[in-house]
Amino acid sequence: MGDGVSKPIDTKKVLITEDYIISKQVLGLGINGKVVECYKRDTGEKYALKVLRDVAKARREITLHVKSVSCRHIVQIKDVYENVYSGNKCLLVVMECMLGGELFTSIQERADNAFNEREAAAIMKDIVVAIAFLHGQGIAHRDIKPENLLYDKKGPGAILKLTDFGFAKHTGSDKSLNTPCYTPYYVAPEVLGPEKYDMSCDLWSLGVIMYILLCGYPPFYSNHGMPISPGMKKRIRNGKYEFPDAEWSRVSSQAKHLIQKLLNTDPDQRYNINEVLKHPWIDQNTAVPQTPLCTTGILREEIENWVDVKEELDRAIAERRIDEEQVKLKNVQASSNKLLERRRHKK
Ligand code: I85
Repeated sequence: MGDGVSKPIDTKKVLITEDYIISKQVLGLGINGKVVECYKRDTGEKYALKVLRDVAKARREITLHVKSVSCRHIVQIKDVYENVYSGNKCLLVVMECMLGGELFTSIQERADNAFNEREAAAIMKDIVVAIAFLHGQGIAHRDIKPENLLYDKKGPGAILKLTDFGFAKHTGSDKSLNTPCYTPYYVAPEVLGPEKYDMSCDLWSLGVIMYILLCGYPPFYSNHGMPISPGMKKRIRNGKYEFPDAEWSRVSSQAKHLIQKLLNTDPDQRYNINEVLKHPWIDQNTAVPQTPLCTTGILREEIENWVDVKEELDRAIAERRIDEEQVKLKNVQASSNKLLERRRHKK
C-alpha cells in the first residue's frame, strides 16, 4: 500500500494458553479491545494482555505500537499471538504489566501533599520525550490522555509510559512515500501532507495534561461541579481558560507561557513537539522552582468528579481531532487553489 505500516506483524500462531494463564481480572477497556491480566506459565511473571479482533484497524494499532517500543516511555510489547477464539480471529498483545497504575491516581495517592512544580516538569519531560519519539517516527498518537499514561511500578524510580495506539496514525513523512509508487496526477493532496495537523492534536492534549498536573482540575472546567453546558463547549472551541489565582498565583510564568503555546486553538500557531523540547520549563526542568502545588489536594477533593472529568476530556480530545481534520481539509483546498492560480498565471 505504500503507507509504510502494512508490513505483516510478527505473530505467534501457537495457542496463547500454552504459554500464558489468562486471568479474568480486567485492567481496562481500550479503543479496540479489552485488557486483562495474564501470567507466563514458565516464570509466573505477570503481564497485561490486550485482546483485539483481527481486523485492519487492530493490525494498524499493533504495527504502530511495535514500531514505537524502542522508546523507554512507551509500554513494551512482549509477544503478539494470532489465535482463533470461538470462531473469531483474534490478535492477542502481551505487554509488560504496568503495576504503578495511572499517572493522576499516583499523584492523588501521594502520602505527602508536597507535589511541586519541578516534579510536574519532570513528568511532563517524560511525556514530551514519548511524543517527540512518536512524531519523529511520523506517528501521531491522537489519544494522549491521563488513562493512557501508566507507571511501570509503584514508588520511587517508577517510569511513566504511554499506551493505547488505537487512534494512532502514520502520517506522510514515511520514506516509502517519497519514492512514488503512485501516478502523481491522481494522488490526493492529503497523501502528500500536511502531516502536522495529525501531530498537533497531541500537543493540545499535552497542554491539557500539563494544566491538570499543575492544579488538579482541567482547563475548561474551572467552575467544577457544574454540568457540561453549551457555554463550556464554546470555551473549549475558543480555547478560553483561566489561571485562577487560588491555585496558580505561585506557578512560574514559564509554565503558564508553555501552556499558552500548547492550548492555542490555531494548530498553525501551536508549538510543535521540538519547540516544546526546547522550552526552558522542559529543557531545564531540573532547575524549575520547587513551588508546592495544589494538585494532590484538589485531585482528592474531586475524586468523585474524576470519572466525569475523564469522560469530558475524551469528548474534548475527540472534538480536537475533528477540528484538526477540518483545518487539514481547508489547507488542502487552499494548496490546490494555489496550483490553480499558478496555472492561470501561465495562461
Ligand atoms: N496495567 N486506558 C484506560 C495496563 N499494564 N491499559 C487502557 N488501552 C490500552 C486501559 C483503560 C488504557 O491499550 C490500557 C491499555 C493497556 C493497558 C495496560 C498495559 C500494561 C497495565 C486501554 C494496569 C495495572 C496493573 C496492575 C495494577 C494496576 C494497574 O492497568 C493498579 F495499579 F492500578 F492497581
